[in-house]
Amino acid sequence: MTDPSQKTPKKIAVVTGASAGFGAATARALSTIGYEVVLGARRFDRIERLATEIGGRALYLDVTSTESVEAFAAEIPALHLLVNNAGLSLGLDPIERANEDHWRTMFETNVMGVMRLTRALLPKLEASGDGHIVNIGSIAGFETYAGGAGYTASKHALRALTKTLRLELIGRPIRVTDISPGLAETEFSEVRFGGDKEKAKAPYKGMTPLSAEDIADCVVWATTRPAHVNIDEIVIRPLDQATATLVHRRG
Ligand code: NDP
Ligand code: 8X3
Repeated sequence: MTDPSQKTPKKIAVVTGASAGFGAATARALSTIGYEVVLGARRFDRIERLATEIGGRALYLDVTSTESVEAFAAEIPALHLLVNNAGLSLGLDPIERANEDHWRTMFETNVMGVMRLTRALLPKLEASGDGHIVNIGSIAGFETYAGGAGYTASKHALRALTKTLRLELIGRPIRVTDISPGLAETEFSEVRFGGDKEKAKAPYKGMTPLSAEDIADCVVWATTRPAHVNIDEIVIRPLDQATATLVHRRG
């Protein structure tokens, strides 16, 4: 006999880069639809605050460190959903003046970081019987623009990783989704320009960018389709943006 007082345990979701932007909005949105969310990021004070607000759990995570990823994964007992969101862009220099540290950090975070989390958590996702990996790509995984090679190369690589994962996981109960946004106003541009707030505002001047909540909506939609439905890719841009370089600006 089942005991009616026993509640079904909540499904667990991991969101990386949950201290800001898309990750924070996604953690909030997933908690609203009933997930217990594990928030990972380096700025622990921020994820701790958000975890308290949404009834989730904050765990320090640096996706560029294998040790950090393994320690993080060891704390997670079971898992249905992994949102690989942590990522960044550094600088806008042409290749002839490429900053190797910037390139290394972008690849370590945007590509190697996703590999590390996926490798560490795949057994738990599979054991759930209904696992889902959502990778936050970018239109920079489809397009290129001058000065953006380090970032666009990393997001093209991430897209290749996501597509390969779908081939390798065929026949196993794990869905794989790529969500690729265009211009969205978060802390992304501030990070790209080393904290220069004026420079960071320029990409959004005279246009209406996407919000973090727009991306969280996509994650919620993709993950709430029936288990036999795999949403391969969502490319989402502001109405004011046709390509990475063609943006309609008013005034
Ligand atoms: P934000 O800068 O607002 O947030 C980035 C998040 O990534 C932060 O929570 C940060 O946490 C985390 N992060 C960065 N490095 C690491 C690391 N080494 N280990 C763990 N977490 C890390 O940017 P967005 O929310 O905009 O970006 C989220 C994702 O969306 C990224 O992958 C980005 O490339 C992608 N994207 C962004 C677009 C945009 O226009 N904003 C468009 C398309 C894609 P902390 O610093 O605390 O560790
Ligand atoms: C961020 C979008 O166009 O700045 O991934 O590269 S873009």
